Amino acid sequence: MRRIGWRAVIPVVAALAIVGTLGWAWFDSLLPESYSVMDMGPPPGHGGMHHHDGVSVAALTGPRDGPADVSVTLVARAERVTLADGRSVMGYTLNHTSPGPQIRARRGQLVEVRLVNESVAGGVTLHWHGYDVPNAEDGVAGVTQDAVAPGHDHVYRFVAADAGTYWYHSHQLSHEQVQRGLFGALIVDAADSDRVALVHTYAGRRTIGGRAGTTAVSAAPGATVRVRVVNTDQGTMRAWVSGAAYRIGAVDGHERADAPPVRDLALVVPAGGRADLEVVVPDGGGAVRVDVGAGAGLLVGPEGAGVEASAEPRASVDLLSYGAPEPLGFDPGAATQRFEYRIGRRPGFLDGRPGLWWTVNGRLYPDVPMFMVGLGDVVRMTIENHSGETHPMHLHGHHAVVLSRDGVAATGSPWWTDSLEVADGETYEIAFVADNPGAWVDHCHNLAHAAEGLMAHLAYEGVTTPYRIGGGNQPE
Ligand SMILES: [Cu+2]
Repeated sequence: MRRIGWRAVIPVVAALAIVGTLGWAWFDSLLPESYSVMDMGPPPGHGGMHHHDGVSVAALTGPRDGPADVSVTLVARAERVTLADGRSVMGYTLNHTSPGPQIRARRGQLVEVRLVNESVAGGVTLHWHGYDVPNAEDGVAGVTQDAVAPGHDHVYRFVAADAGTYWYHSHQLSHEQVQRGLFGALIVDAADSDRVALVHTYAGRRTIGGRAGTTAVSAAPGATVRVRVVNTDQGTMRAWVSGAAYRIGAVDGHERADAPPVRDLALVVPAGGRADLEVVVPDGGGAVRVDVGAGAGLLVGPEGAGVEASAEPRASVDLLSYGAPEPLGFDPGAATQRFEYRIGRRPGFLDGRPGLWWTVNGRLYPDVPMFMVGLGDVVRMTIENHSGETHPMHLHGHHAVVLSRDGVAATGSPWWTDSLEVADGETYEIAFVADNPGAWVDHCHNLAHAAEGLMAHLAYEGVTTPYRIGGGNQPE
């Protein structure tokens, strides 16, 4: 028998070790056919305990009884749609249109939306982006409900408790369904003269409400017009104004106190974010132009009036110091929970697929943190991004206020946000009150990134979900 020298064995053992390690990493990354978000990640400081008893999110509904003040039926279909500018694209519609019908309500009204899925094979849901609805109305497939299969329906009911500019979109296979048209505006307490600008890129062309290029908006000289900009795209956009100064009346649905006029500066609107820009039509017969990039813009003024479009300003408004301070209504100094949401990127396996994936606190989905809170907790969260790309971070069910960026404290009017751009290399500290019990997702609103695992959860002690991700439920 020939003897094999030990030197010859070393590379074999090393190769086996590498293959074995990779094989284990691959196997370990495989997701079960379906799973509960309550099983995800180690809750920091809770010794790995998981909670399967308690109040079901299914019980955390809006008012179930009584007539609604605003009642809408939205029928989802997969079909060819003709956009406002005449182009037609294959995609998804609500009541045969994309964007879907605008839902308008007055504060305090009960809103009821019946979602009917006629022909979207993958199933659909509706999520009220930025609107702090009760958990069961939040529309996240596999977390707060099951996706609505073709031939089925689902009723959402919630009180329009907050005024402002919001939007709705499917939260089932959202990276595909939102991009291809399943969304619309939700506007509470708007003036008749307000204009909603839903910015969306269809088949590679940026539009405002489905219209590429310039859209004329009729307004009298001297009139104040509030343009409610909504970024429904996957990436950051910038808005700017030609022909007059503008004021940033609201960000993410929250009014900015004493908003000073802005000139020669653009405003960054993160994916999912909103900004209400107030412009005044000049008295001299000219117009004002609001641009949102890629040639899409609104021309606001009397019929036939024009304005020379200025180039996109290089500098941006810094919301950290914009406007006058106001009381927050709670004390972030009295925090009862502190969380870290550190975003990175590394090679690994995600459900068996090799790739360069996003990490949260160094770990790959689904081994990401479960942020556990109790009702009434004052929460401070540090969001740190060292991943090489920008991420518009979106926490459901809560509005957070920005405390600082890169160690510099906020000094402007309170920067309440639900869609916060965290650029590569930046660190934000935010705070919020845990006042809306449930299981909430906290993810990147570049929805492709969310589908690649940039998704964590905020869950309340004593709340559990009967829904499972997998099978028919694919929230991202
Ligand atoms: Cu991202």
